[in-house]
Amino acid sequence: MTRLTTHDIAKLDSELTQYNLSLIEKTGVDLAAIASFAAGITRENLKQAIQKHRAAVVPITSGQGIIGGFAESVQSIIQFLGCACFVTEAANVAGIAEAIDRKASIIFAADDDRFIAYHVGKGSYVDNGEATGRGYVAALAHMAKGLKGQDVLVLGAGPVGQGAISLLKELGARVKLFDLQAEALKPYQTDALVTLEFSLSEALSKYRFILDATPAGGFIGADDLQPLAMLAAPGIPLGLNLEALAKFGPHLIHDPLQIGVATMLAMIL
Ligand code: 2YC
Repeated sequence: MTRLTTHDIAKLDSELTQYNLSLIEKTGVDLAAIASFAAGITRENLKQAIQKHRAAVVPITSGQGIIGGFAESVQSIIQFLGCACFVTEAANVAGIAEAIDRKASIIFAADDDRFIAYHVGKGSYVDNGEATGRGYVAALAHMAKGLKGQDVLVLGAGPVGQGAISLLKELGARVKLFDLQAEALKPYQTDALVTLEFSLSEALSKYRFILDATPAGGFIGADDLQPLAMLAAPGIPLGLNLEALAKFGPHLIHDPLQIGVATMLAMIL
C-alpha cells in the first residue's frame, strides 16, 4: 500500500467544500451520494444513520510512524459528512481506550499495513482498500451515467482493485483486469465476469472507462487513451503523467483520502 505524505493531504481540510463542488461537476452528485451508492444505501439513510454515531480517529505510531495531518484529515472528511468526530489525544492502545471512554461508536485507525473503521457495537470493521475501490467505481458510474453492460478496465488486483471489481460486478459492468503479477490474477482466472488483459498499452487504448488502482505513477500518457476516456484513479501517486492529466483532468476522479474515508463511514454504519 502506498504511504501518504503530509504534502499529499496538506490543504485537504480547508478545500473540502471546493473538492465536493468539483465532484458534483464531474459526476453530477456529491461525496455523500457517492459513498452511500458504494455502500448500497440511500443518501438519506446515510444522513440519518450518521446522526446516531460518534467517530474517533486514533493516531498510530507503529512502523514509519504518524503522518502529520493524517488523523485530522480523516476527521475533517467525517465531519464534512455531518458525523461527530474527534481525534484522540493519546495514540495506539491508549488512544483506543480513550476513544471508548469518550463513547466513540466507530474507531478509525491506520498503521503502515491496514487502515480500518471499527464498529464498536457490532464488532465488525471495514477496510480502506475495499471501500476505496467501491467508492471510486461509484464515482465512475455516475460520471459515465451508468456502467451496466459497459467494458471497464481495472488496473491492479490488490485490495482497491478487488473492491472495485466487486461493485462493478454488482452493476453489471464487463470487467477487464490487468495486473503485472500473474499471481494477483489467479483468483480471477475462473471468474466468468472478468476478462484478463495481458498488454497494458493495448488495454489502455481499447477501453474508454478505466479504474487505475495501481501504486505506479506517471505511466499513462495522453496518447495511450481514447479521446473520450474517463478515469477513476485512487492510486497514489497518480498513474496519469502531466500531459494526460491536462487532457483528461475534467474526466478524472483522483484524491488522496476523501472518497475512501467517506465510503468507509457509509459501509460501517
Ligand atoms: O498518522 C498515523 O496514524 C499513521 N500511522 C497513518 C499511516 C497511514 C498509512 N497508509 C496510507 O498512507 C494509505 C492511505 C491512502 C490510506 C491507506 N493507505
